[in-house]
Amino acid sequence: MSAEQLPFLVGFVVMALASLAIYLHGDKRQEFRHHAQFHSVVPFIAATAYLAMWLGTGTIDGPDGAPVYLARYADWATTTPILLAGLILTGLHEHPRHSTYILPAIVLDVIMIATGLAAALSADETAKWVWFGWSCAAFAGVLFMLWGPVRAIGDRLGGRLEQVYRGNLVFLTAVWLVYPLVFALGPEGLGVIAIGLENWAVLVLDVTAKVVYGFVATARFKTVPADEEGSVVAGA
Ligand code: RET
Repeated sequence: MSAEQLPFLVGFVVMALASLAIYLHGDKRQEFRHHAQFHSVVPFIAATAYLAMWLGTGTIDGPDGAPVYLARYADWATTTPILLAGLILTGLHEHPRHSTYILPAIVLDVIMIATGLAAALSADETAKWVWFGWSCAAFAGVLFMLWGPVRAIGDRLGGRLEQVYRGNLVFLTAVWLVYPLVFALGPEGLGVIAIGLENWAVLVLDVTAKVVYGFVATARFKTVPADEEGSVVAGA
């Protein structure tokens, strides 16, 4: 096993255990248990991706000879929509009237990941940075929706769920913003950090964005009174 493979084995073990632990730790009340399920399947997907990366399945040579891990993008393309859906449902108090916000946010998010992969696969420098910029534009769209319309509706709905939304929103934004930075500095971008270090950095980010966030979010739900879920106010 090469040194750059070690974080993948660590990732597989941590994600697999975290999936079970978050499920057991989650709020079991009927109103909120889908959040525990969301936060439990996210590390399960990641464990699968880390297993693939450890085994070398779906690892291809990038344009500059550095490996591109297709499993990582498959993981992000499926886990980030689940994390977003959970957060947006919280902001909207799960009210079906507002659920139309979920699809456009997820579309932008999947485009962000797909065009990030396009950037990693581009041999041409111009094409690479155009894809990177387009991915950042999609990311900006996601952040706009979370901090703009969804937060405004949450504000009007108020209550403990709004505080949970705010807390989770700040956490998610802070962690997600580091991903493009690591990408831009890693072998896919400027090549300032080597692949071995990048793989550890992405592992720390993934554990923070999926596991730490999963525990924090599920703990926060336990503080919400059951009758807040599905609440709606006129004009919101
Ligand atoms: C890329 C590269 C191109 C520019 C941008 C990116 C953003 C990636 C993000 C990933 C988040 C992943 C998470 C995974 C864990 O569940 C694709 C790195 C903007 C924000 C949260």
